[in-house]
Amino acid sequence: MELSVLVNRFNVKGRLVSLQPFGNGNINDTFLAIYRNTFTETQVILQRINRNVFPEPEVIMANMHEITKHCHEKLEADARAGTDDRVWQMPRIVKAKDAKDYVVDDNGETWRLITRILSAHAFDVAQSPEHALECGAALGHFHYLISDMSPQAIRDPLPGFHVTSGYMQDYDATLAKTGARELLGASMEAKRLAKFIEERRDLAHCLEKAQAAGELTKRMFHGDPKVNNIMIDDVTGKGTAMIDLDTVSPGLVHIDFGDALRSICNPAGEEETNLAKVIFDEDLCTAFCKGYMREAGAFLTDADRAYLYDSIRLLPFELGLRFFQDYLNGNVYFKTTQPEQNLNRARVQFRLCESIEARERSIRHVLERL
Ligand code: GN1
Ligand code: MG
Repeated sequence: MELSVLVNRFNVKGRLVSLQPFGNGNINDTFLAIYRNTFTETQVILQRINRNVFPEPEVIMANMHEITKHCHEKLEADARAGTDDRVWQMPRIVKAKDAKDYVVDDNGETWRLITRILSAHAFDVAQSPEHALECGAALGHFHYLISDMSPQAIRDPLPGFHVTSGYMQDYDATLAKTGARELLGASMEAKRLAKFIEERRDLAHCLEKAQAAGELTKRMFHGDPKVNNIMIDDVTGKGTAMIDLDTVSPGLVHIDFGDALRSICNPAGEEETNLAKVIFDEDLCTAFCKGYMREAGAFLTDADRAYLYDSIRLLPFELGLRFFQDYLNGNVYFKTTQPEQNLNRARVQFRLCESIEARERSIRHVLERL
């Protein structure tokens, strides 16, 4: 089906004047649609939900319905109370003409339309400590927003997501395949990464052990709070919204904390090929933590705080493991434009992990003073 025909199955007023690919997501296909009428312009985001990653797209949409309903009510109540010096926003689902939250096309693909947060942008890398601080504030405020949602309202969007020990098992299963062994045999760099993983097998379990011991408990989390999922207001420079709500579900807030930092404190970005440029930037880390604590510090327990460093070290390891496993498995999960891309993405995350390990003392020092 033509994209323009598909988008017309949603309920948007005006004439469609532009429909273009948009953003840099690794999972879903995203387009920006612009509609105009005599007086105004409407910008909306059209997305095809990746069925390979999310086998039940209707679960994703039912969750999104619950999350946006909960947060919009809370945001509006807070805005009426007028306690903040900024506007916090969240995208809204645009319904289809048949009043559903999504459209299924002739190939069985699920599409959704959501509003675009206007006069705001997300960046692929942190721009400055001020930007990092606003990313921290946006994630902290998002945790506050979803903190009182009932976990029962949400169905697990992606079973096993952020269970590092599960990714370790997937990796071991992949290593047993001939194709993976051939790729490993052919590349010194791949062998080096495999060794890197072997030396850190224990790390995979650190948060899971703390959870099993009752030290850490699940709350609601975002699941994918990387820097380009955090919208910054063009006018004020302040954080204004968290986007990409597909993985919001019960989980450890530590995962979000570590995932945001692995993305924000790596100014070289996830696709850098010169590893010398990949360094964990402590100034950005300090700024992010300040912003995060301002919004969410009140609900962190001492035990929560004790595991913040582990989460910062774990998340680049986990993502590197996921990229590397996907490389060895034939690049079936993350979108790629060339065959070595996931290998290089893994190199970047593992280098970041090493950079964090080398700075352990001073990172812990920053965390202790929060
Ligand atoms: C994926 O779709 P996107 O690009 O926001 C992935 C995240 C990774 C990220 C790395 C559902 O997110 O877990 O951290 O790529 N999302 C899923 O860039 O696997
Ligand atoms: Mg995502």
